Amino acid sequence: MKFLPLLFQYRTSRSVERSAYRIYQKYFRRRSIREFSDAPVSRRTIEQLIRTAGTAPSGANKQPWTFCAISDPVLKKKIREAAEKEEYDNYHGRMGDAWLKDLEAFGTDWHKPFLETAPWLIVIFRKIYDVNDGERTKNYYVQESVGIAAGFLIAAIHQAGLVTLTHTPSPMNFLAELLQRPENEKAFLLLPVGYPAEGAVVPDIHRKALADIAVFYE
Ligand code: IYR
Repeated sequence: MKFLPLLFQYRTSRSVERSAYRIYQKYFRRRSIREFSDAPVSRRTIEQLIRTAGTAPSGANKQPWTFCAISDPVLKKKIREAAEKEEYDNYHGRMGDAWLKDLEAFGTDWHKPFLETAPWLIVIFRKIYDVNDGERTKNYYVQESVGIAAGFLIAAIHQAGLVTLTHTPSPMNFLAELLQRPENEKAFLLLPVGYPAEGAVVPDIHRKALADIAVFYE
């Protein structure tokens, strides 16, 4: 393995602390959005966002992910129809009472109009193995790696000034079929990406306090 010097710009601890605070303030405002505008977003934008997601760390640097970006209205319609079919069954029995109760605050149901309204859908696939020159090669910590890449993508979308929703219509097998993905790719997450609809609302929910999520050992 060849090693290279790290490109790194040292900053004072005061400057780091200030940035950490500003970053928190910025990320605090990120919300999951279910009402999208149909205002267009350029392909170039989506390319850069996916590039950013692709910088995520991964097990043995295998980068076990594929990002499918869909703006084709015909394909979006097919995805919406298939997702709504699954979600209908989810909301009518598959999810169970406790789950439905937990979702009440969000006002969600089986209708998923955002799958057609949002200018782009990004479907993230996890590659459970790879194929190189016809040989199967192993990927490691695929779930963790793709989860981190998804986090990078969501953060990048927010940083760029757009909104998204971490949508998991389940089961998601229909996505691999509609997008004609190979056998080694399994759908992981579906993110509509765009601008929020004018007058979009978000549920009045709260984030846990630091004391409820962090334990310090000093
Ligand atoms: N996938 C369904 C249900 C759903 C599940 C969870 I957990 C949520 O946080 C929100 C929704 C849907 O998208 O409606």
